[in-house]
Amino acid sequence: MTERTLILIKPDAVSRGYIGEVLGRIERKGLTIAALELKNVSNELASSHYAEHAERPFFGSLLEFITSGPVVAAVVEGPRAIAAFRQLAGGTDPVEKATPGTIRGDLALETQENLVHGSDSAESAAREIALWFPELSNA
Ligand code: IDP
Repeated sequence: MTERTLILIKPDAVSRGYIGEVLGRIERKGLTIAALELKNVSNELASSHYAEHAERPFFGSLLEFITSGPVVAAVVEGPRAIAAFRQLAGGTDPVEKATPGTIRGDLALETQENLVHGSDSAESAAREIALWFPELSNA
């Protein structure tokens, strides 16, 4: 069963030169890149994307981070794409949770600056794809 997930290559990964590294890992896993865009993120888009974290103490800092430079947004497709990309990314905290071999486990140190985002469920994927690629969800 083919699934779609929304992934972000966050500003820290873009500025550190990891666009190719992340896309390469996605492709080597066997997933397909169905849409891809380098994008500056408005405050409005960032707040909608992270709406579930609005009450968290780190919300302001998270918005500042995600709008601090361009991100690469992509729709990634394949069998169990949502779980498959979460596996590639590793846990949220790159040191305590992400294991070596994952994007975060290999390349990141900070929980906020953890390089990538991937939708965490089918519902989030549908919502996030509609938010980042409205032209796709109407198709
Ligand atoms: P996820 O990206 O692994 O799904 P979430 O819990 O949904 O993790 O958190 C969204 C993003 O918010 C994380 O990727 C990270 O950038 C940031 N974040 C999460 N928890 C913290 C924290 O405790 N301090 C700072 N930033 C955090």
